[in-house]
Amino acid sequence: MKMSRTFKDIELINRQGDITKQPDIAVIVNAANAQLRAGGGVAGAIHRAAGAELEREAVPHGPISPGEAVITKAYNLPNQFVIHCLGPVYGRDKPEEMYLANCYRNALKLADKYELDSIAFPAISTGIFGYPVKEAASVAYQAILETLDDLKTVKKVCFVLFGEDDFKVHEEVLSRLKP
Ligand code: AR6
Repeated sequence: MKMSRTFKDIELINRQGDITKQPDIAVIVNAANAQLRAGGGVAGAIHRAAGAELEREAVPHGPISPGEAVITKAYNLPNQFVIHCLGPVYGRDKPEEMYLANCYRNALKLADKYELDSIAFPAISTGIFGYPVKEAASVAYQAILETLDDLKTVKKVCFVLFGEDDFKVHEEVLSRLKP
């Protein structure tokens, strides 16, 4: 079952799949490293799909701090832009929930500043950085809800989850959100 919920005229949805294959989305978010280099995980996949020019544009913007977001072009990806966010390393960058929430807030505001209508997030920090996925999903959705009032052009906010379990967790958290 796939859910879609609308809050303040903005649609929130979860998809299971690969974030590099979302042609209907204007900007995808990268769970980056501080140096904005290709790296592994979802960042590696995004850089591979975009091509080497992405790293050439991104690296001079680094290093970034936990919670920060920077925007680049998307090159060979089917999107207009990529927003690179540095999530917190769980157990090290404290308070983790503040840094993680800042990623979502800053990415949404940046997408809106660029007058984009749709944004897709991976589950930032829940891979190599070790953030438990259910906790991360709650923090993320709360931060998204709190930012909706500030958005003028963004009308669709999407999570793209690689694994089925991560997808189910996000569906559960989305189903319980209270406006
Ligand atoms: N599409 C969607 N989600 C994906 C994809 C994909 N193609 N590939 C992986 N994921 P991670 P982090 C999921 O480790 O924890 C990198 O090396 C993955 O299953 O990519 O923020 C960077 O360079 C997991 O649920 O990001 C940093 O050094 C989620 O994306 C560091 O890892 C995030 O996992 C960042 O670690």
